[in-house]
Amino acid sequence: MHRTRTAATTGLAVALAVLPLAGMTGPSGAAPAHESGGDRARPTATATAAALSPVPQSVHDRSDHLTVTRTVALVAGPGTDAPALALVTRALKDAGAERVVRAGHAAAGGGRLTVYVDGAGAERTLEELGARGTAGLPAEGYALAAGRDRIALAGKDATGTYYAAQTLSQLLPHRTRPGARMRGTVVRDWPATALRGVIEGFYGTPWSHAARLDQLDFAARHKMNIYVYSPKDDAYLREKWRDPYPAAQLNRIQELVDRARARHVEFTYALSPGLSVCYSSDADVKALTAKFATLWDIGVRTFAVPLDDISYTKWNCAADKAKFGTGGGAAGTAQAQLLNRVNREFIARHRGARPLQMVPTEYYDLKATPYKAALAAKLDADVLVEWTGVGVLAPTMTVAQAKQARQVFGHPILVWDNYPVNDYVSKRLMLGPFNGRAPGVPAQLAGLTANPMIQPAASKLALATVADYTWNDRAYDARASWGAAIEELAGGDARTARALRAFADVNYTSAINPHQAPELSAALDRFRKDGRARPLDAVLSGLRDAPGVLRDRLPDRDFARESAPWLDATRAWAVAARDALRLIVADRSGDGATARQLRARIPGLATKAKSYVYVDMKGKRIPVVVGDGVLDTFVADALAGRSAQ
Ligand code: LOG
Repeated sequence: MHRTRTAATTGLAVALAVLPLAGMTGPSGAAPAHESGGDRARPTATATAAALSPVPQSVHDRSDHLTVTRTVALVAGPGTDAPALALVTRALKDAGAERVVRAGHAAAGGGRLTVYVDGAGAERTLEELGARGTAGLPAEGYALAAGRDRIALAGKDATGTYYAAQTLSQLLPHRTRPGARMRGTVVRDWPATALRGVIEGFYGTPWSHAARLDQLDFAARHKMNIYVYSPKDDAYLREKWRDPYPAAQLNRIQELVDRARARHVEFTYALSPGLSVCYSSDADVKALTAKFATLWDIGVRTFAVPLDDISYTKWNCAADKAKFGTGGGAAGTAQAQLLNRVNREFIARHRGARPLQMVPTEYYDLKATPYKAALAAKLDADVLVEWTGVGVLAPTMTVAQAKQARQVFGHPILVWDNYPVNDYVSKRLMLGPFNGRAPGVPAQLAGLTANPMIQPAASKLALATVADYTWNDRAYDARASWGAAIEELAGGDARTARALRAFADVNYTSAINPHQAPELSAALDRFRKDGRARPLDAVLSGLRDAPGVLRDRLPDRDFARESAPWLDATRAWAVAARDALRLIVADRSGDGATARQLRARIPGLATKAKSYVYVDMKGKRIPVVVGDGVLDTFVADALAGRSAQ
């Protein structure tokens, strides 16, 4: 999906424009791109930067424009990433090019646009356009320059090239005919941390196969590179962890693995044996590695063994008690031994396997304990340890905490961030931005994966902001990123964006966003201060109409479908709140007859607003909440006559 370029989120543009140049230099302290010679890029980062998501580390507009010609020449370096080339070709066609022809040699000119991807041609063109090459960039970094009649994309590695192509597809306009103009731009970009993505790790209805495929596409567009397959309610991952997959299910997983590979996403297979494993059992080590082998055979290269939410004070077999004894230290030792065997007998023996990941049973704090000490001392050093921060739902995360986590667990830390997951509070949608994670945390980590909502499409709003933070935490502005994600999901349509913003505002609150409905609350506060009913009525009318607009116009149909009870509740609460506003006005003007009528009607409207339910996988009906503490309070206050001026 292309980010609209017209509705530039000014907050983001401002944030970037005022970034000190030091924040724009590479980890090696390299100078910003625009300082090198050739055609000088203007060091202004405005509309272009705001149109890009995640926000690049460095982006500068040039003073020129280029034209997307009818025929575009594409010059690729040897062995250039095929998905990147496919993406570049599609983006050019979506920008109005009729033909994209592969050219063997590197001569630009001839009145047509030439696009160089990797190789000597791209490096030379970068230089011609005043940009630096890939030297000095970290893994997955890229350089992109567009100006005159040429574009160059070069990745530090294949994923970097792919990300350059993603950025180009956001920069290019959407047009059906040739002749579109694009502003000259220089981008130099790299991720703030190595692993960025999603862990499908919640309880409740697992995502559908189609939703997972769609999420992999979404992840790639946002430069996220890991998807961990770990739904708690997939029996083959927990209760039946020893059992092989039925062929049909394995085939579906293979489809995910293939899609992930084509999108430069690490499909990570997480098997949780903790409910029944006997740590000292040879047979169980074999069962684990045999299951992993079936996944290896379909292309999985990244594996995890989560040991969260299990008992470590109760063994599953007498042999463990005899071998390890009791207490947290014994549990840490037992887990380390099992994982080391998996690491040595499986991971180390499979070339191309990525480092093993594990979730410790104490994943939620920093207390030095015998369990953590045993894990730190005994678990192989290259195993990544997952950690949710301080608290299962960490309201904030600081650099000091991340450093301490590395120290107390004694291993590289992969954050399992429990946002926007809603399995513990399935009455809520969490549509607020990723928040409370300090700048500088990503650099301390092996990566960060976010545990999403049971609703995959609705999760995209928060996940887009997670992608922004993990790619470029120093430029991250939660509200600006949230606004940009809304624009993107609205497909560039202003009316849809307004409706989505109003809906997300009343579904905002969570452990990391303590205030519900910040924008609606501000409108109510203004009314309480100035007593002007009309502006508030306009806000409430917008809220009442938002669900219908979203149902009609939201490009992602699943978003509206999954959010149905919350959409219904939003409309119903807005209707009740408008009547509450009328009641306040009637009370104020001494219109007793109208006030009596409204007083009789509003309680029924509030009851209706509370009647919408989410039905979980067990058939349990859970009344949903929307704008709680804001809309319901406003209505109750009006009925009680507490809102009079
Ligand atoms: C689970 C997770 C669940 C989440 C939120 C971890 C490591 N494990 O308390 O599966 O989705 O909380 O309810 C968890 O967070 N345990």
